[in-house]
Amino acid sequence: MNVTRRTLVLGAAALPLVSTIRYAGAQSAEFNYKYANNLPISHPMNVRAQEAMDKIREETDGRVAIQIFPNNQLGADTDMLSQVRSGGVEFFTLSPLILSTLVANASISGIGFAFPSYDEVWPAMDGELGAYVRGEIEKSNLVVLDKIWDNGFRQITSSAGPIATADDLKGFKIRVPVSPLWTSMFTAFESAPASINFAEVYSALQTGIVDGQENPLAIISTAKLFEVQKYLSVTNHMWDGFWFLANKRAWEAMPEDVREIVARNINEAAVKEREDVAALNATLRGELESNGMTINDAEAASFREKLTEAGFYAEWKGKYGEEAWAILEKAVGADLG
Ligand code: X2X
Repeated sequence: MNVTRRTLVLGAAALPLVSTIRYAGAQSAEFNYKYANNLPISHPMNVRAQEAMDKIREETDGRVAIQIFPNNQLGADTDMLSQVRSGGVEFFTLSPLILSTLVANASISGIGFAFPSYDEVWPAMDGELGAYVRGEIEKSNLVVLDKIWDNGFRQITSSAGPIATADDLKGFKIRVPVSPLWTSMFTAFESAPASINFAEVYSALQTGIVDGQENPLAIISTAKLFEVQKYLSVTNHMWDGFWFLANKRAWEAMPEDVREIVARNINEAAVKEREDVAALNATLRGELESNGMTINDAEAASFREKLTEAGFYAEWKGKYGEEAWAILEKAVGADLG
């Protein structure tokens, strides 16, 4: 046998590497899970989630390998919601409003103009309001992690012209996510809302199926909606987030100590992502302007009045019930009507 000194040294050095690869490799992980979502890979949600998944793999010595499928690779939101319920994917992040197609009262945090600022959002979502919603979600046999991730305050974009007051929304063909609350809100504005999953938004705008859409700045930027929209109207008409959901069977298959590692790292990543999104939302206006968007600040009061006149708040208070509505009003520090 022709074993040289060189191959011997290499052989010995390669040993620890081989075992690292074996532990870290997705193939050999004991829990080989998928996390699916609707956002571009450059959005802070995917950046921070990837950091969390790397830490989880390290801290569990390779037992848990969670692969991220961003950007609707595994389907649109409504498909992914079915998949996380059936176990086709193990993890999924979803807006509380879209989740309300399954858990009716989950959308309560998205009521128009409820939150004046982030100062009210996080104490509410990490406090009583969030706990109430998570309780509702758990009744539907899904697992939900403690910390909600930020999507942001939503703004309206258009190819037709700026939106300055509620009047400008009359007859406006606007894409809204698939959720009764969104449709109800833009119906109250007398717009023509079309329910379209985010997976189809860019092409719907590009082909003119709708004239506008609404999303936070971080999404308008990372999904490059400025390429197909000219006007950005800062309305802050609602706050939106993403609940981190897990399939119950897949979650319970992991031992308690492993679940603790997974939950802790994902919740820590959520808190970092909130800071990233807040920073982006504070700086992106300039960038979007240099990408050709014309930006205006809308008159929030006119939108609020329109919603009140249309009976929007009264209708949703009735749907959610007195108890849930009282939790919301306490959280936002206001009488919403
Ligand atoms: O669908 C949208 O607009 C998005 C990406 O903001 C949500 O997930 C609600």
